[in-house]
Amino acid sequence: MSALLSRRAFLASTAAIALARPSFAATIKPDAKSALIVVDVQNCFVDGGTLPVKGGAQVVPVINKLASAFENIVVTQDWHTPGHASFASTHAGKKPFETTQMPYGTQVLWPDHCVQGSDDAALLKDLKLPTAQLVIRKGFHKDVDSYSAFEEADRKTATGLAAYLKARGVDTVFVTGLATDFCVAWTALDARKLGFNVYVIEDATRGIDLNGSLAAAWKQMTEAGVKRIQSSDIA
Ligand code: VGL
Ligand code: ZN
Repeated sequence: MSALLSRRAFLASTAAIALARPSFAATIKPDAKSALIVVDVQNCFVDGGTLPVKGGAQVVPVINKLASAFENIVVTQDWHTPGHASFASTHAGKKPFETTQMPYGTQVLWPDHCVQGSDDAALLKDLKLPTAQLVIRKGFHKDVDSYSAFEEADRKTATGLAAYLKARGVDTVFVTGLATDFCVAWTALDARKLGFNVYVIEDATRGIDLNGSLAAAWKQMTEAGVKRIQSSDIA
């Protein structure tokens, strides 16, 4: 009995400590080896766009503010061909948000979105990143999707971003943008796989949440060692 009581007391005391402390006690200060990755903050993914993410435009002021803390900023754009393989309209009898089998695995089918050169594919005009140095456009191979900024969905074709970051001595990435459970998560997971320290800044992202995909993405990211933080954690 005393063992049970002391275990209870122990649990109560650790709970009190957990409550008294923020999860990241120290603020995080990005340095010269850190890069901010701003994923797909494009017209297609906000209200009025072809694949709107709820509250998508709300990430803009958060990201604009974060930008001043970073020497290195990389921006990505989803950049599909007309008739892209990830579009439901490309597959007879398929509707958006259904899936199909591709040679590289299961593919979610989306409404036509982010077609190369369209206004829909442009970055949000309120996104102010004057110091950003690189824009990676992805998903431009007609038959292969690319959620990740690092590697296409065939899991073979590199975008070049890892080599770019490594050549510049970057070892830590902070991922923001749209959508948390697709392009942000795949980018963060690949960054871990490639050996980077990875933070996802939650309030600088918004999710699509298709059949529980948002919770699943956070679980997968956390298990892979991705750190989930808030913009207020950044110094
Ligand atoms: C995305 C679905 C399709 C994203 C891109 O940016 O998260 N999601 N294409
Ligand atoms: Zn896409």
